[in-house]
Amino acid sequence: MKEHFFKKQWFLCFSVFFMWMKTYFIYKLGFHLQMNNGLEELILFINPLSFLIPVFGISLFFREKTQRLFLIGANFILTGILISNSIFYGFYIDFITIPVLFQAKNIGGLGSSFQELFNPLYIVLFLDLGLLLWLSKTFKRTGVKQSAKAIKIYYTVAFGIALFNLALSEFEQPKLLTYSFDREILVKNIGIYPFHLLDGISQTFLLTQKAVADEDNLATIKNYTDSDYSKPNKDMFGIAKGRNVIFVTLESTQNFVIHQKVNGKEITPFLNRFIKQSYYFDHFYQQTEQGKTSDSEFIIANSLYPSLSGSVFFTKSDNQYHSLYKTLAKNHYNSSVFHANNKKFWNRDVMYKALGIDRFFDVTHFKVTADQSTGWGLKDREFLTQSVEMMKHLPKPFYSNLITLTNHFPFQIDDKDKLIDEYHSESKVLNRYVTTVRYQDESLKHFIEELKHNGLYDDSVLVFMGDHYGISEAHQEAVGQLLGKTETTPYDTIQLQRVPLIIHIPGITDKKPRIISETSGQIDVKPTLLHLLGIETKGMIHFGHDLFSEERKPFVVLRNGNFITDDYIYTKNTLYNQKTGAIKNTNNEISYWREKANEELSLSDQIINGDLLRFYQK
Ligand code: GP9
Ligand code: MN
Repeated sequence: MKEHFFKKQWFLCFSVFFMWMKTYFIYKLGFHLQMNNGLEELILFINPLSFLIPVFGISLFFREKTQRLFLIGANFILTGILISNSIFYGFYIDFITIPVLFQAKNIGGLGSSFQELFNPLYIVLFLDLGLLLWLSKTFKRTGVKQSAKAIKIYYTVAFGIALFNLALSEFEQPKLLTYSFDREILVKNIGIYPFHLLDGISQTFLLTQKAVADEDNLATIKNYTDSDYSKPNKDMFGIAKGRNVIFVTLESTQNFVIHQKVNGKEITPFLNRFIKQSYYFDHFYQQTEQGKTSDSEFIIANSLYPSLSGSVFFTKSDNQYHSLYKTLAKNHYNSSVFHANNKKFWNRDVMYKALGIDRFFDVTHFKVTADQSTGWGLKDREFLTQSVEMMKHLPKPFYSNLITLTNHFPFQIDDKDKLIDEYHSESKVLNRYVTTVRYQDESLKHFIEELKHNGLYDDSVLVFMGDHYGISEAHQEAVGQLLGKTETTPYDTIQLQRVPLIIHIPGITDKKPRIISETSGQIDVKPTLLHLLGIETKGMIHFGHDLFSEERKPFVVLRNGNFITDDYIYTKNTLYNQKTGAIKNTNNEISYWREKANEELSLSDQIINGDLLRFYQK
């Protein structure tokens, strides 16, 4: 039958083969998938077949002409999916999900860097299509219809391969679908196309969550958060009572730049000094996902995990939230955000209302001139100076979040603003990054002077926090070089997710600065700040812990299910020693944390997808 089948269905067989090879080619060259062993390699190699054979097989039911059209069309669409994912991956080290498509106008970094990300090799991916078209023209159709028996055998083979694939995956990654927070694990096992199908199904399912949710769902979650509560440290509770809070979100600022030199010069001379008069958290991890800055804002405001797909700012802006801002309002604070960008970016204008933010000073509130602009807009120094001018007039006490912008990909600034030379490495992105971080650092120095000058410094708490990574995993080798490392591993990828958190309380932290090295994350900021301001968080439904509490167990969950404790880093199915990066062999001792990580993520998802906080009036 085989020979006979091939003779009749050579066009189908070629189509499957070409698409299989192309998919594998992109797996290997377009994505940086971490392969731990030969079995994972084998799964990756065969997984495209589990999808392509049955889907392309649909063409067996058509007449030959339609069949060829179908196969060529499918090849074209799947090639488009591969290329789009590969370009997206080049920037975000992630795969496209449906919500991301709906916030396409926000895939900001991509627009300005398309040239950098587009690889001429993509053209090669269309060669087979040309060949198929030529073959289709040259070799006339035979007009023979495929027998039902042959189709049956074909689908039995397809089913067998898919089953084999799943069995290997289940062996390699038990409970694959339970631990489905990690997109890379999914793609490695079931393949890129089923991943998109699954994403589509789960997005549809999530839409129904709100309608079926009720109060009982929340009760279980509240039990969890209540029993997980860490009571404040007596000596710290209320030390900043009544002060203004000036929270500066530092765009793309990672912790590795702190105390780091390039060509003998510090990248952040100001912050390095400022840290010596502050509480500085040097093991503080960012927990954002596809929503980047908006995710970091979401986490700080709610102490909930962001969504696995897309930005909550877009997908769940009609939910009810018990945000930090709402709690502050009850405590007579006035809240505002300063950000010199269009108010619609990340759907901020809508989401800020849901979060209860009193005022949003968007780009229209700033004087933006061409010589004071770069890359994404108004330069940080000017932005911060103008913000101080506006903050001066706010009713006190106030909580203001200032979101910087100059240190944003593609990290370009005018030569006159370059206070240090670019770095020299293979990565042009990293080379430029150090100059924009240096510029931001200088702007912050100036900002503090302005605050002092305008009488806003003494009565305030200043918080500086990096929002998410700026240098993606794709440039990790170059970062390793900068840090003097000979090689980098997935352990380093996680350690590079650290962003600076600096809390500066004039009159207090300058007298008794501290470096706090316990593992902490963005989710912990809300209870930490509220307790410093003397506002209790007992009974609140959120997942963070006061970082000064003596009861807190250091533990941070990343959105993809990876986690970090003071002893371990768990990523890519591997357990590392947090301090040394050495691989640990036993996974047993971490099963408690692994379960807890998954439980927290899924409880947080239930809150967001079911809009559960609407059932709890506090
Ligand atoms: C856009 C700014 C940058 O307003 O916050 O967003 P990002 O691309 O970093 O998410
Ligand atoms: Mn950002």
